[in-house]
Amino acid sequence: MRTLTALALGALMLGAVACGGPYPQSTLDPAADFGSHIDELFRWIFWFAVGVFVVVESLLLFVVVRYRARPGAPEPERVHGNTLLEIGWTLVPAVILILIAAPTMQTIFRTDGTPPEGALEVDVIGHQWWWEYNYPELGITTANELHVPQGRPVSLRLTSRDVIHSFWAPRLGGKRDVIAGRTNRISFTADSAGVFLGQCAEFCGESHAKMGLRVFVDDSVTFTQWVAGQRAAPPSADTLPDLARRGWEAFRLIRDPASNSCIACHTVQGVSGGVLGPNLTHMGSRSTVAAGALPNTAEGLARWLRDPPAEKPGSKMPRIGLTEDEIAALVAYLQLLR
Ligand code: HEC
Ligand SMILES: [Cu+2]
Repeated sequence: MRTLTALALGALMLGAVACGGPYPQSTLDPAADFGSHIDELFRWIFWFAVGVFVVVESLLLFVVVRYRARPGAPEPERVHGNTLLEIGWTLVPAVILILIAAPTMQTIFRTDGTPPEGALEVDVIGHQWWWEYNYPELGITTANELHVPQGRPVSLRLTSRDVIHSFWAPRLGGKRDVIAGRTNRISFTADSAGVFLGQCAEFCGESHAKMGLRVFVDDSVTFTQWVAGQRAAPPSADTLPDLARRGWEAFRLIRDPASNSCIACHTVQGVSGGVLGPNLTHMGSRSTVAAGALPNTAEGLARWLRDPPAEKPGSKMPRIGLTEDEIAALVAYLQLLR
């Protein structure tokens, strides 16, 4: 008995520890209307499930104990059919199913992605293994880190350049498949400012687990500043300090093979127009490198440039064989692209 009590207490303690938080990706802690609709529906259904569980398990326990085999007990009486019971256990589940189905349908329609009036449109394009974001209205293209204004509806138009991905920022809303040749939608209005983590939720190849995303919900001042920063032209080459200037040259260098040149795959506004990789015009303003694989620090950038497939298996950015001098110069340049 003592061992059992100790074990039970231990299990309880472990369970309680799991409730400690923080929960950066919990659907149970919504921060937008879409997330709240899902959460409310979940809680509604949860209590029916609890009710069914308690009734079924209590009956089971009662029957097991009360009618267990006892030595010398008489043969139990045989019964056939019970109209009242049968009507009961048909009607009650039917009513429960209706009570679950009605709000489920309602939630499906409420979260179908129809853009609300005045929504900020963002085109989201899934790539192996990063996210591209275009804001047609604002003329901004960025990657992996989505910025949205707090309190204003946002409408994401989701599509893919390659395989099927799925966009999921659990505290805001989703998830929804991201499919080439199709446009799916997610609309939400975020109610609190902050950084919300998310990730690709559909297996999409080797680095699926490293296809993270961050949604920055900015208050109106911060969002306006961010927009202005993203729309500003990058510094011109003649204003760059020495090291960064060498980075700019390394960035523009045509390498052998030419497909290994940064400009073959990346856009920096006014410098190059590659589209196979993320737009780097404002790389320095992001907090992470390669969809959250590394922090956007000098060290993180250098590790990425040294050997991308070592950081993200299968990476579509190859190992280019840069010298350490080139890496230092490129890092200095990229960090100035704020
Ligand atoms: C063959 C195409 C290709 C070439 C060449 C290439 N890249 Fe990339 N690059 C990519 C792709 C694709 C990604 C996204 C990888 C991922 O996150 O999975 C990427 C990611 C990056 C990132 C991270 C971007 C972000 O938003 O986090 C940086 C920085 C970068 N590349 C810099 C460079 C530099 C500097 C060069 C030249 C030395 C270069 N790349 C050459 C395709 C390329
Ligand atoms: Cu994916």
